[in-house]
Amino acid sequence: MEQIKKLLFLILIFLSTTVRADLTDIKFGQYQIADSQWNVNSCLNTTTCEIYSKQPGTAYKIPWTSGQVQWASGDYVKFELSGNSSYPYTAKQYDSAGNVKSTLGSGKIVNMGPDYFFFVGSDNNTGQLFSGSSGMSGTSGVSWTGTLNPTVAQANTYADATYSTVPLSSGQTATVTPSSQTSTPTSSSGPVSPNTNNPNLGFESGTTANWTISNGTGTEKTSGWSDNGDGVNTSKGMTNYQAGGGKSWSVTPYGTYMMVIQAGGDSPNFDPAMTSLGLTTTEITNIRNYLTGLGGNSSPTNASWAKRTVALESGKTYVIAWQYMSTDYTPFNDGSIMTLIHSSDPTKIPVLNNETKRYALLGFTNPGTGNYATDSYGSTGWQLATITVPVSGDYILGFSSFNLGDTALSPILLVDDLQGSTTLNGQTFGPIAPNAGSSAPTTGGSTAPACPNSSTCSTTAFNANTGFTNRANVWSQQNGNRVIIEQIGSYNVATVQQTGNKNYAEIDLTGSNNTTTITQSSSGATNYIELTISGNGNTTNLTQSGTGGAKGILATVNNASNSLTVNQSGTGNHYSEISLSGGAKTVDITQTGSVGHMANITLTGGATSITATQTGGTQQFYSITHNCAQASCAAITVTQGQ
Ligand SMILES: [Ca+2]
Ligand SMILES: [Ca+2]
Repeated sequence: MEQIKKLLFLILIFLSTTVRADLTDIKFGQYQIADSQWNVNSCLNTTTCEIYSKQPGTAYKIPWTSGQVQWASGDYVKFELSGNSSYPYTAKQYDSAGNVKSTLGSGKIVNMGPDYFFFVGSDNNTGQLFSGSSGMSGTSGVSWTGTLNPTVAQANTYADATYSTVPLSSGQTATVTPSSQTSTPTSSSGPVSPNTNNPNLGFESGTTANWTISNGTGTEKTSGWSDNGDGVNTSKGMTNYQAGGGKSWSVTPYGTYMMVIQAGGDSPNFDPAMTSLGLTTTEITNIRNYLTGLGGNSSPTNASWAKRTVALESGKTYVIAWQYMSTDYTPFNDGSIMTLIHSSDPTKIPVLNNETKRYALLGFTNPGTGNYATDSYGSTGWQLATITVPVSGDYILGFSSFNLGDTALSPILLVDDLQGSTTLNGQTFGPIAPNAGSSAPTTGGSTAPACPNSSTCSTTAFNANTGFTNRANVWSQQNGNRVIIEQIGSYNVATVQQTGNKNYAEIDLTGSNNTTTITQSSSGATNYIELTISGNGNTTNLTQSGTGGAKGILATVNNASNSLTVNQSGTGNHYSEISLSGGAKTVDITQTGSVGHMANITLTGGATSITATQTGGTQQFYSITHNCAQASCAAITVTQGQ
């Protein structure tokens, strides 16, 4: 007996010193999983996967319409091999005692590094960030360079090298890993706001405290938006401001306040303004030469500015949000600038909007000028300027907006920690693309090319989700608000409003000239609409809003002269699958919010007017199959922005 005990002891010693962990041995705590906004192209097609922002502790089952994972203390997620080579892993949730609590579903790892990997569900849609080495905290993005579509063996190598053997709580990093008892992984990081170490970059105090300003009150501007500025202020937003061109702008900040810079009042002249921000005479001359080289009466005149000291670290990419709004019209150019000057060493040159220079020419009015150009009475939308610095230390961050040629019709520069929202004539207005040849980043503001008639087009490979209908069935078996309307006849008006927890509306309409309005506004749970219309001249408005949860619409509209408006907003992923046949259709689809958007639209029959706008998210896919039977078919316009 003693011999057996000794043998057992030796076996245990042997096991404990040679154990290596496979990925399927790793237990992921709640905060090792995050719902996230991701750069689809970088994560699927390059070895460097970029996550723009994350929500640690929020995980979805697969597909996401099945809802979020519910957590209790001590719960963790573990993978097991599914046996399916396309989706090799099945994720299951366990309670602290090791009992299976729920199944998240199956999927694959698309990009894996020493700290993080990205897991995409078998619906090819539900994507989530995992960390093997840290309990995530904060919403800042991360990025890593790893392996695309790792094999099971490669995944095991990563897990064994650096992943924690025990579930980690928020803010905790791996200290014990299977093969190396001393591994201390360092976390990589993606673009971050410099806000953390530098208070009042977001102006949430309602003032420009910590900033030095050229002129103005530095306090809240509550009204009086005009083309004549009064220096530097803060603002809670702009509502229906019209400088001209039939354009009505509304802008909200990120959080409660943003900074407003507009020349006017006792603004200084351009050269002393630039000197105040720290630029040298040579740099100012270079800017002047660039602008006057564009022709016309383009010498900078008066300028308002704001600056403050910020502590920045090398090796990090920072982003700060800005928006330039023109109150002038071509050819009367105006402009704006960002500056970043090392506090003591002028040889330390930062990289601003991907250019190694101590200034970046941000938004301008005349096409082709600076990084981004708005044209008459236009706006850049909320952009993100990117900043990296060669050495850690204090830098003077500056912003200015200025007139050219004259001092009339002064442009407005808005600055905030991160992006707020913008609408033009009531429609969401995403950030515009940079000028051709500019190194400035595309803040998701590209306008996708018009989809030609009688064709199929898509932003990326996209599978129509055949399981969508089945998901509705799954949903309907669960608790929640459920409305079913079957209507036959004409000139009916049906209005459905659903709030509260989990909404499902099923509308089956046969007849003509009916008006149907469905509004779902549940937060944190699924909003789902399934609609079938057969008949002519019907008007249908579908709106889904609310914080969190998932929003899905399956709409089939047959016959002619039908109008369908879909609006999905708020956080929580958005999915629309729309099929239309018959002639003279008008379809307007808007998906907004800082989440993923997918729209799958199938059209047959005659003339169609389609406007599809996707803004705010980073996962933006559309697929349009358009079989147009008439030469008069309108082109389809899809706009995507973040
Ligand atoms: Ca703010
Ligand atoms: Ca002007």
